[in-house]
Formats: sequence, structure tokens, C-alpha cells
Amino acid sequence: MHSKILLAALTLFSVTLAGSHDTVMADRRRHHVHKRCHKRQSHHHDHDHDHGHNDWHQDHNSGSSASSTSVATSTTASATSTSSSAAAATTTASSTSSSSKAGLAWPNGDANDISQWTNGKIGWYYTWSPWPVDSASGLDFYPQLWGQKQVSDWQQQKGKFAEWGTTHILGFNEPNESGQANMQPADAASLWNEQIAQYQGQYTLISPACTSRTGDSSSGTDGIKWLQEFQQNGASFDAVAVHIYETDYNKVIEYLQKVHDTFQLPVYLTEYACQNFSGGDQCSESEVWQMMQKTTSWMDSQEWMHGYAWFGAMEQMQGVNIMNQLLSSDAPTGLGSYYIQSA
Ligand SMILES: *[C@@H]1O[C@H](CO)[C@@H](O)[C@H](O)[C@H]1NC(C)=O
Ligand SMILES: CC(=O)N[C@H]1CO[C@H](CO)[C@@H](O)[C@@H]1O
Repeated sequence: MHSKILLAALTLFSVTLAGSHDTVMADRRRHHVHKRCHKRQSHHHDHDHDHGHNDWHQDHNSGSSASSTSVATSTTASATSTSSSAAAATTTASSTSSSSKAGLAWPNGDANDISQWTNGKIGWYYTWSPWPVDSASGLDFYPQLWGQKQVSDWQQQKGKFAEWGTTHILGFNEPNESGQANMQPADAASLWNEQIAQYQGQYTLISPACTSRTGDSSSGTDGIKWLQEFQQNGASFDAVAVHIYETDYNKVIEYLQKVHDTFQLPVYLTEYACQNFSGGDQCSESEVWQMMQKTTSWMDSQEWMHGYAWFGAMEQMQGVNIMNQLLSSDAPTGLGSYYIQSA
């Protein structure tokens, strides 16, 4: 299964792009076809997840934080007044900010009509790069410095942040994965301090997005540990980004809780889907829907969750279970419509 996905990924990769990363990037700069570059990066990303999550399940046997939270609030009779005012505060916080929590992870450039995604709860998008779509989307664009290979793109684009009305910046893409930005925390902290730290105070700086991998192996390192080392090397950020692929929505929520407990900062889930990267059965349609419904409602009401982006607004899912697809035939799927409209 691993090698099959990898092979499929590599085949697709060479067929669609017919070139190395650097060729594609250079090609994009010359011909302004940057969506191909993004697609390739998210794609590259996916096949890496294939190796990425072997040691995840064994480390996550604790109970569901979601269910224990709801039990606590609904059954503690003696704490009624405090828990209801806490709940009211949470509701107020979420109703003022939930409209902008939902985001689009958008690798399509202008090839698909992004305006179809704007009349609902989605407030922002990113493209795995500092390149926004050309069309006016009405969504806030969060520029990302994907990694070392995008530094020249970043330098080319950063003069436009102010005119775009930029509010948030996203750090490196999965630096703890060998198939992705693949950086040592110390090197990453240097690059961060050279290219991104100068914007602190001006924009919300969202950390590099590590995967939820736990434990180390030849293909990657524990994501939380990586980010702690990044901090210890002098990099400072205002919020934490993370990527999570799981088959049980409770595990998504547990990991978000763990990230928040560790860093005590707002959290952005910038890629997630109902996906088995352990090589076995994939989520059924109902499991995908359950993950979508449970996670979005939980994140919308959790005040320290500031943003999320489901992986799937693309025609080619590139190795991720197609049940997660938000976009097909240039229009939102049923799941995509739910993602746009649920409140
Ligand atoms: C995911 O794959 C693993 C490994 O084959 C398997 O044990 C597990 O049951 C699968 N998960 C689901 C939800 O099917
Ligand atoms: C493969 C790999 O481990 N990639 C990076 C992820 O994080 C580690 C450890 O922090 C780095 O050494 C790697 O370069």
C-alpha cells in the first residue's frame, strides 16, 4: 500500500509536471503558472504522509478529550452557574470569530473558481506559497513561506503584503518530514529570523506546520518536539500550526488539545482529513462526514482554535482518500458545501 501510493504519486507527478521541483519552480516564475508548483508541493506532501504516520497510533491511547469535556460541562450540577457563564463566554467568543476560522487550502490558482467558496463561513485561504490567486476572492490570503526553496518567491512577494491587507503569515510546510520542508529546527529558526520574524507585531505569525507524527524515524521527527527545539533556537511565533491525518475524529481533537497544552498559544489546523496513512482501510463516507461535522463544530466553539483548513479543495486528491474531496467538476461537493455553510 505504501509503495503503491508512492508509485502512483510519483507517476502522477512526472506525468503532470514532467520535471524536477526546481525546474517547475523556475518555470513558474518565468511563465506565471504557479498553480502547478503548488499542486506539486501539496502532492509531494501527500505521498510523504505515506511514510509519515507509522508510529502515531501506538502513542494515542488516552481517552477522548472531547467527550470528557462535554461530560464535565453537562453533568457537574453543583457548578452550574460557573460552567454556564464559561459556556456563554465561549459562545460569545466563537460567534464573533467562527466566521473567519474556516479556511481553504487551495492549490488550484485560478484554474477553479474560488468565488464559489466565499458566501459562507470561509474567511481565509492559503496556497502553500506567497502567491495569491489572481482573481479577487474576497477571502483573506495568508502568505506562506513553504521552506528554503521558496525564499526567492518570498522576497519577490513580500513587498505586496501591505497592499493585500495581510493579517497572518504561515511558516514552513512540514519541516519535520523528509519529503517536505525537511529542516533542522536550528536551521529553520535561522531562516525564520531572517525572513519572517521582522513581521512580528505587524501580522500574526503562525508557526511552521509540523505533522502530528509522534516519535522519530528515518522519514521524520515528532512534530511537537521539533517545534519546541525551534523555539529553543530563538524563533518566536504567535500561534501554532499543525497537520493531522487520522481516521477517528477524537484523535484529531486530542492532538489539538495536546498542542495547545504544550504551547499555550492559539492553534491553526492547516491540513487535515479522514485518512489512514498506516496502509489499511480508508475512512468510509460516513466516517468522513462524521469527522467533518464533529471537528468543525468543536473547533468553531473552542476559543483557542483560531483556524482550520480541510485538505480536499482540489480535483486531484493525490493519494488522499477521495471521500474527503471538497471540490469536483469545478464545484463544491456535498462535503464542500457543508464545509462552506455549516455554522
Ligand atoms: C488503518 O490501517 C491500519 C493498518 O493496516 C489498520 O490496522 C487500521 O484498522 C486502519 N484503520 C481503519 C479505521 O480502518
Ligand atoms: C527526516 C527528518 O527528520 N526531517 C527533518 C524533521 O525534523 C528533524 C529533527 O528535528 C530534522 O533533523 C529533519 O531534517
